[in-house]
Amino acid sequence: MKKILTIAGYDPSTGAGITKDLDVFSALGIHGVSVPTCIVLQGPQGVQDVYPIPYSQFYEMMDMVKKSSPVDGIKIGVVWNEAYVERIASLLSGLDNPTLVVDPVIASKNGARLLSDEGLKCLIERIFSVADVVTPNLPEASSIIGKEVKTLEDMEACAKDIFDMGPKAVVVKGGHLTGEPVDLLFDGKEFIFWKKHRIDREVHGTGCTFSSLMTAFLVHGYDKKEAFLASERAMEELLSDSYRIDIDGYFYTSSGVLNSRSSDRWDVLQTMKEAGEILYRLNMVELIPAVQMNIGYAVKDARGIEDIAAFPGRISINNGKILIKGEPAFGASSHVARLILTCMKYYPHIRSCVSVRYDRAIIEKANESAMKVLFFDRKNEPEKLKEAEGKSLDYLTEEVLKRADQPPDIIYDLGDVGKEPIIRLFAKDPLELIKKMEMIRP
Ligand code: PXL
Repeated sequence: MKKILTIAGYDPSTGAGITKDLDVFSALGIHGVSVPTCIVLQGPQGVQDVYPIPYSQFYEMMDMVKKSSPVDGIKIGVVWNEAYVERIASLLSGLDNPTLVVDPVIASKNGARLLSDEGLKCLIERIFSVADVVTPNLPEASSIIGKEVKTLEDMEACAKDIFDMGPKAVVVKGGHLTGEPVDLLFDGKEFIFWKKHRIDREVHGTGCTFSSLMTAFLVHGYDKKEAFLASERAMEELLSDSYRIDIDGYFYTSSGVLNSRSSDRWDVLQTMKEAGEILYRLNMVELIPAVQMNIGYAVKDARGIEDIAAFPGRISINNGKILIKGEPAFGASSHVARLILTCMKYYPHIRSCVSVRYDRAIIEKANESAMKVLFFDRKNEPEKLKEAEGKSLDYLTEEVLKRADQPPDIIYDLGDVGKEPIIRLFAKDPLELIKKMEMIRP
């Protein structure tokens, strides 16, 4: 289990700070540990008071971290003043470069100061240079560079200025822009932009949630761009499901929704990677058709091909060895994805499919293994669908599924003029699919 340490403020209302960070980590399958810098006394209507954790206690807690087994990542939020920052810098100097994300929180929404001027100066000088990503919003970005950041052009210039302070990447969050908000990532080479829709609700803790997501995705092995995009996507889901816990207070988010959506996508990719490794080991080259092979795996509530992971560029043979050309990705195949989408209309739990070479011996083996084998004849394609790429296959697949009385293991056809005969294997996930491939191997 991966482990992330959050060093931040304690928000008893579970909207921001440590309580929120741990909520995000747990939703993304990471064990969170924490060291509070202060208690930020607040309810759904904002901060009432701030009580720093006595420095000696903070010091001791940091010592405990030092003595514990190493963490994979650290997220820094509210750090109060320069003494706390110095203590964090000394901890970092003894660690073996864990992933580090710094959210330079300066004040709460209703204006309570959470970091002194000296503390910010110290954070920039001592921590920025070892950070992987720094994630300011516009007011924070303005304080960091000492110049107002108001427009998208200001944000770009500011990202470069902050990058020059030492972090490996900068995310500037443009929620305070007038008009439609845009966030950007700058990694020293290129800018990546994420346009958002303004929502008419005040959601508490979005900065903490975003930086926790970034840390979690980086720790899971995403590169900075992927982590940025995955965090933005997750934020959209969280914001659209945000709710009030007090009649006229801020809105809150619960990372539970990530369990069922983003983490489902994550699980799908992990399973596909595992499947890729097994396929490589088993080297079932005799199952690869002339048009090459692909495997697809859909998320639970798949609606389009972007919800189905596959191997980019398909799977082929090189010198007698199976050749997988890239890491599995969502939207990487339209062909196998459409077959899965069609099958899921009838059997939502059958979320994986692979296209393999036709051989009569394979069909015989499948029948011997009591697999459910379905067949369609390409000659039955309606003329008008023949032109539309993939449409006739959708139609023919649907026709056989309509008449089937149980989920298929195989749907095959014998080809047509210029069309290779193909066997399509179906299963609930790619690991079960590989077991079926082994069973029918000629
Ligand atoms: O959103 C900034 C923030 C961060 N961390 C804690 C907070 C707040 C705002 O209230 O309480 C602990």
